[in-house]
Amino acid sequence: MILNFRSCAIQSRDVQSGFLPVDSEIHVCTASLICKHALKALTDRGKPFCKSSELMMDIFEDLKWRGLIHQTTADEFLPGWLGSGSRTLYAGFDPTADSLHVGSLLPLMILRRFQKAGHKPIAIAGGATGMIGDPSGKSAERNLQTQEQLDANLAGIETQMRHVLDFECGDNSAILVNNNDWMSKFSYIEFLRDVGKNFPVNVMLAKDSVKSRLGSEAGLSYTEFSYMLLQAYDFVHLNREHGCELQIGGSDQWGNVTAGIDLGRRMNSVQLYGMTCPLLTKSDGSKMGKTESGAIWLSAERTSPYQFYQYWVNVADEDTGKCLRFLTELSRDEITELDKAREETPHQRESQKRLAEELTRLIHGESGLNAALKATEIFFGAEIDSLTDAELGQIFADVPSKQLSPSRLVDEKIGLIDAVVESGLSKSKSDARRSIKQGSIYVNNSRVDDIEYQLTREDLASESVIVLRSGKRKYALLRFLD
Ligand code: 545
Repeated sequence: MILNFRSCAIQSRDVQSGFLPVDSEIHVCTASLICKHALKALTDRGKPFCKSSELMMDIFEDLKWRGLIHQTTADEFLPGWLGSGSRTLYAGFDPTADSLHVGSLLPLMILRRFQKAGHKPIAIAGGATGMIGDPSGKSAERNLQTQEQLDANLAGIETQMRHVLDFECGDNSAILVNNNDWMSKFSYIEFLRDVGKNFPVNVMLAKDSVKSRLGSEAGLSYTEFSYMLLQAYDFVHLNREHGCELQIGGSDQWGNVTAGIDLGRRMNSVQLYGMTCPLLTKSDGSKMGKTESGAIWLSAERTSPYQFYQYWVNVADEDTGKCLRFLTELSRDEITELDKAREETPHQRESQKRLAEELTRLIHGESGLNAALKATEIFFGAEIDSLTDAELGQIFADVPSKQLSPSRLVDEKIGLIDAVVESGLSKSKSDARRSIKQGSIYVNNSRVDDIEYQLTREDLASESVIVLRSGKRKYALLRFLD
């Protein structure tokens, strides 16, 4: 027998929206369960907040103001529930690379916001799910990763998650778990009997992640089709082991999150909740955190603190307000002030600078931020000395460079005029001579207007590089390497 949800909700009016089912129609046995849980939710107050977090602002309201709530499974229920006790929530991250990127930073930051408001975050590193690959939001089947790749990737993303969440703050300390720890214990037959039996294929087929692929040529393997069962089971497991009742993720995760809520109800008769955030996109709809040379990663090896800082400093005016709200922990007042500054004096780029500063400090620490600021000053003309080749390489990543023999700094001596021509900054010797006389040629950002000047080892700004500049910002590197 099928019941319409509304008829059940009358009996639990106060918390009606807390039990908004994923499917619009539910079985009568599920309906009675929901009513039972409505009562439980009314009396269940969760753990009390610790003193400091009582002072924190309303997390739901804050997320809403920031534009971070895309969809929830219980719009009216969640604010009260989150405001009346310390709840446990989770988000999962698959080790598809050895670093998180800007897109995955968003839910991680939301976990951090929840934690600061007194809730307990769990981060799952997807050792098991990463072996399969989530088809959500992907237009083609993924390549399987090797165990070695996975292990290296897991180590990388776990370090980053540890950096953003607090693992030593008492009751609501964060927990980091790997879903392979419980998934690897399942036999195939057991999993099909205990978990698979609860998944109607017609419901699975209706999920966006599956529907979109069935219509395309790429299709979908049975392996990826099964992905949602793994994520769904994680939610049930975390609920059983840690009392976790809320899962968050990007909007592409809605199907997987609701699959977990359904499974919780069917396997354990528990009511779980879900909340998704928007994906981080620019005003033109394209993905945020992508440049021509690739993604912006959180690991300093993949994206240096300077490159990271530069990405945010260069965010377009129309995207900056969103980034400030989504990714920083600045207060409403501070963000509103920055919005105003951006409207009144856009050329000062005050809000972009603040955005870059906040995020670089969060991800790379105070020392990373200082390195990025120093590099920025150099790019804008501050004198260069005692840097390393690697640091210079990052600051001047997009600047043309010319390789010359190191002997030219000792025996053959290279004159500045020749150096300017060979670096490509001037077309001819007469052109170079004129530029030097005019005072528009710089060696390591300090002006040299002597046309007889000869470069020596003393002029090296790092192990092997001399930085030449013509005019305000036209740079070229001379690399003295064999
Ligand atoms: C696994 C097991 C769970 C719960 C969730 C998962 C992972 C989830 C997923 N998420 C994405 C992801 O991308 C790779 C991260 C780079 C190392 O695939 N099935 O892991 C992204 N996620 C963050 C956001 C997301 C999502 O990490 O949720 O929406 C991007 O914004 O695509 O039990």
